[in-house]
Amino acid sequence: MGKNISILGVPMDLGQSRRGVNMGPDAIRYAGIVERLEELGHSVVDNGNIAVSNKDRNDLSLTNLKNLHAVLKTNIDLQEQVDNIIKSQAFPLILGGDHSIAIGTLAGLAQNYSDLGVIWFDAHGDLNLPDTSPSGNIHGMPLAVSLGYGHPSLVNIGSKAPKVKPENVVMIGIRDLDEGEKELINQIGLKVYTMHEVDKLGMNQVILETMDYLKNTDGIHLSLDLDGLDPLDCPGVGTPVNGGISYRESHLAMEMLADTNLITSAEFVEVNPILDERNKTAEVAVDLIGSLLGEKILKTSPPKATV
Ligand code: Z70
Ligand code: MN
Ligand code: MN
Ligand code: MN
Repeated sequence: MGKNISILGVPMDLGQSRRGVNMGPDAIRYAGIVERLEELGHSVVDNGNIAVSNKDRNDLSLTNLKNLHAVLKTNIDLQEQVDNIIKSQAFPLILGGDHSIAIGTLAGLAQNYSDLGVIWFDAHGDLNLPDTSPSGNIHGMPLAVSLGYGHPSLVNIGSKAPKVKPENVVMIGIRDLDEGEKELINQIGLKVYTMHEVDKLGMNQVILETMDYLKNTDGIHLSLDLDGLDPLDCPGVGTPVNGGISYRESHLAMEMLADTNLITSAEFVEVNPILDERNKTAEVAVDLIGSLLGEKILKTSPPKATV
């Protein structure tokens, strides 16, 4: 059955230091996202891009967090828009932009789900705190912020409460963690499938366990950083890390998530067309979104899966 899908672009590049990721939403459009989803039988509304302030670039006036003003303002707007999309009964599909936009996405979702589940698909933890961040880049902090740890202005977007509980988070594809991030993972007990576990268990088992782990949530958001995939498949990202999830593994993951019909929102972030090869990474994003939203090689009913 077709869904009502509401696309929103967030051309944010202020959460990190490399230019170009602001063009990610349009690169994904040029790779044919609307057409692909319509071919699958969905109704698609493309809301265009939200405004991102470009004024205070390299603003370090408040803290060591780069561009805090502008990142904060955009995420406040994004939170409102995501809330509106959910209240209009549509499936929010958010296109980044750097991963700092997850702060606003999750804040908007949290107004509608009291037990939100989050699948964080990424090479990185994005669990840095202002004190532990080696870079000051806010795209290295959004999962921490959403769990209630970080700069108060970001943590308090939408409401003062954490947007997601630690027991409702699963991280997949992780292979580059800073020391402070490792400490936070241990301190709050996050479920992490690093590449070690992905290789040992296989993606099939990882996704079966993930969905079992998240079974008591009331909605599940997929936050997918394209740098979670291997740079061979996704060269157009700002922070490539070798040894990532393959095109095939990531497709299996999306197809299995589609089969559960339990994913209620998604964001695809960190596509940087300037660093890309002929829009390859944006095309991978479209392929993954297609699979997440029901595309199959052959239309068969999924075999019964057990953990
Ligand atoms: C590093 C930092 C990061 C995404 C890179 C990198 C963080 N841990 N996040 N690319 N999406 O600067 O905090
Ligand atoms: Mn990320
Ligand atoms: Mn990343
Ligand atoms: Mn395909």
